[in-house]
Formats: sequence, C-alpha cells, structure tokens
Amino acid sequence: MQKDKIFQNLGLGKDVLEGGNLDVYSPIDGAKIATVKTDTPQEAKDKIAKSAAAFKVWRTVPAPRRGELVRLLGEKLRHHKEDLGALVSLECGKIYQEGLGEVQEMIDICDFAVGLSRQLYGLTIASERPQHKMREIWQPLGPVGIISAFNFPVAVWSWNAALALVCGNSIIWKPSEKTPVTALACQHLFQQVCKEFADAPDGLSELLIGERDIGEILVDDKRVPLISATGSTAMGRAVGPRVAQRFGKTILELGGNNAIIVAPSADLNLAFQGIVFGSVGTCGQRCTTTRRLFVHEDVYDALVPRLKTAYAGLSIGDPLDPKTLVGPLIDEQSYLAMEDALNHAKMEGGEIFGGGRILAEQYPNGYFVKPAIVEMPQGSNVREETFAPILYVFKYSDLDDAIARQNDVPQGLSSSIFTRDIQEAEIFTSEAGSDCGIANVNIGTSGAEIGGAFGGEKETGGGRESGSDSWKAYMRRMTSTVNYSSELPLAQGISFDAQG
Ligand code: UN1
Repeated sequence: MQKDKIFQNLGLGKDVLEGGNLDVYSPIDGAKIATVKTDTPQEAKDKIAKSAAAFKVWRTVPAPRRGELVRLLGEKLRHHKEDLGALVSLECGKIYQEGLGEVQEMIDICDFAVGLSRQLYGLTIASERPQHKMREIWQPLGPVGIISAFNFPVAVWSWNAALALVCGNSIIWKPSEKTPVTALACQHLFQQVCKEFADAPDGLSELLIGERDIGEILVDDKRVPLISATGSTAMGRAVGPRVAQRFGKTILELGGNNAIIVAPSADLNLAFQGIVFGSVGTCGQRCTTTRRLFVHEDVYDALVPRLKTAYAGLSIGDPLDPKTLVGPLIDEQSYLAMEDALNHAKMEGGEIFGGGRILAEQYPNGYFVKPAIVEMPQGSNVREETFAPILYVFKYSDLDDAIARQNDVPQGLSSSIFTRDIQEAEIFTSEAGSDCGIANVNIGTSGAEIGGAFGGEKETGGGRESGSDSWKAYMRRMTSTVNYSSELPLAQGISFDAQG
C-alpha cells in the first residue's frame, strides 16, 4: 500500500504530518514520513487540565453507555484495520501480518471492554452488625496516563484506553517519540467516533507528543492518579518512584527475558513453530520475544540444527511485502545493541549462528539483520534483555535445573514448556515452577490473547493489563456500610455512650 494512500484513508492531512518540529522516519528505509508538532510543557499541562475536566463529565455517564462509545471505536478500527495495520508496518517496521494482528488486538479489547461495561461488579459482604449492609462499589478513578513503546505502537494504548474508558476515566496518551504518527491516527479515529456520540466530553482523549520531558510532566501531575507505562526496565525504574512519591498508582509492563523449555517428550514440530515465531517475530522486539531456549539433551540434535536451517531460510526485507517474515530493527542504536550483545556472548564462549547487518546497499538507512542463534556453554545464563532477534540456546538434562535457570533472571514476563508429559506440564505451572506472569504449555512465549491478564513479575514491573480482572486497577474501590436500623452499634462491640 502506498504511504500517501494510507495517510489519506486514515484522515491524516498535511496539517498533522507537516510543519512540526519532530521528524519521523520509517525504519524500513530511513525515509522521513512526517514532521509532527510536539507539545510544549505548557500545552501538556493544559491538556491534562482538559482531561481532568472531561473526567468529571464522563464519570457520570452510565457504564453501559460508555461501553457504546468503545463499541463504536471497535467498529471504526474494523473499518480501518488494513490502513492502520499498514501504518504500523511503515512506522515501526513489523511485518504487515503482525501490523494487522496488532489492530485485531485493538478490536478484541474493544469487544471485551463493551461486555465489561455491564459487568463492573462489586461484592456484597456480610456485616457483623444487625440491619447493616456492606458492599463494594467500584468508582471511576480519574485521568489515566498511558505511556507506550514503539514496538506495539497502537495495541498497548488500546488495552489501556478501552478499559479506562468503560471504567469512567479520561485518557492521556504519551506515545513513543519514534511512533507518533500511528498515535495521531488513533486519536483522529477516536475523535471521529466521539463526534457521532453525544455524551463524549471534549478532552476525553488527549495526546501528548514529545520526548522524555513531556512524559515527565504527565508522570508528575497529581491530577493523574494512574500511570500505565510500557517500555524498558530503565524507564520503569524512573517512572515508578516518581509516581509513588506523589502516591499515584502505576501499571508497569517492562522488560522480559522469556524462555522456552523443550522437554524430551515434546512434539518437536510444534516446538519448532513456536520457537521461530517467538524469537524472530517483530524482529525480536516484542516484550514477549523468546530470548532463551533450554533444550533437553535427548532432543537437542533433532531440534537445534532444524532451527538453524529455518533461520538461514528466513525472508528478511520490506515488511509490507507479503513474503517477508522479518522486517528491520527500529534504528541504528538497536542494531549496535545487538552487535554488542553478540560480541559479549562470543566472549562468554557462545557459538553464534547468523547475526549481522544485511541489505545495507539497498537500504543504507534501514537496519535489517539476520536473526541469531547463540549456543551457550554448559551452565551459563543470559540475564539482560537485548531488544533484538537473538536466541540463546542452552542444553539441559534435569527439568528442575532448567526451571531454576529459566527463573534465575531479573525479569519475569513470559515462559513456556513444550512437553507431552503431564507431570512436567503441571510442575511447570505449579507454585514451584515458572515464576513469570505468563506460563504456557505447548505454545510459545509471545502472542498472548487479550482475554487473560497480561504482565509479569520482578523487574517486569508487576502490572497487569487487558483481560481477566485487570479493569480493577483502573477504578477506585469504595467500601460502603449502610445502617438501616434505629441503633448505632459500633464494630468490634465497642461501647461508647456519648451524653448530651
Ligand atoms: C509488547 O511486546 O509490548 O503477547 C506486548 C504478545 C502481544 C503483546 C506484546 N499480544 O506478544
């Protein structure tokens, strides 16, 4: 699809794409695709004020009616799935199929949130006092700040936005400065939906474009009770304490160092598919990317050479070409980080297959790389996340040892085991098994559905987004006790007789 056609279909005109001060480049060929306007600190503060005012109106709209707005957003996204999917490819470099998948995640979470808008249930709790009723009421929280990364430039926003909106909150989005155009497209689509919907107050969704300083304004603002931030552990380490300092809440979705264990009884065809998609998909730039592989010694020689053959045959190139399986890295910095990590692995005794830049003549400003497999020495581990397609492979002989090594890293996002042995599968998902937020059996580490809660432990940040009861993080829990008697009994049987 042609760039101009994509912009046109998504309603992005020259007023949005030109004349600003932030150049946006496509990672495919390094071509400038837009020069967008960034917000000044004052503009950012004004937008937060607008969002706070919008919240006061939106919180009074009945939740199922709020769901109707999200339903319309889902419809709009269905209509623009191909255009937005292609824009995602163009701006962040993932292949078109994955761009479409990302928009499908947006549609799915909208559907989920519409149902949820009639299910924001609270408990009724037995009171210890006669003729008293105690219940929990879930209340809207306030403006929700959403900070998102370049690698899922639109889906992560939608997980937060759809839930926050049905919960009665306004939303303020600070996208990655590497992918502001997809954010502008989503904002435009959302505004179109709001026009068709009488109850949407002005300022219900605000967009802050800029670098770190603009993000900090959002993070520090007391009017924003919840910051949901997705990105590196370094970013989370900066954001978490700043928000805590003002007693705000956070949902942090940070780094991963995800592993797959392949047991002797595994269906190797399944394992093979899961490993290749998990390790090279989105060019190794998903937070759920498979970064480590523990293969049992009995199946090592049946699996690892096959992976190498697949890696050698991967079609790498223009992500908008349907034949391509691996697009470019986001930028030169990512390429240099990959080179560094490979050099480091070599020093540690790793044997490298693949790696290195390709297509540099055709795309002097695009950073295409061959995904790498690194066979690591006995007993070693890799504890850092490098956001690039590097799969570290370890041989194991004892499952408990493999699980212990899988867990022995600072991150705790996603994990999986391929096995047909029910004992092994159940051990892996037991309290003594994987310590991650996601633990799969016979599917890979990436590509989670939106119906489950998404997020991880340890340095992954502990937050949960999208499905299950993640919505509770976007609301304020109120405990309300109602006395319908003519007495005022005190809890715990305390006697207190005031005279007068
Ligand atoms: C991310 O990489 O930030 O499970 C999110 C997955 C996707 C989401 C990844 N559904 O791979």
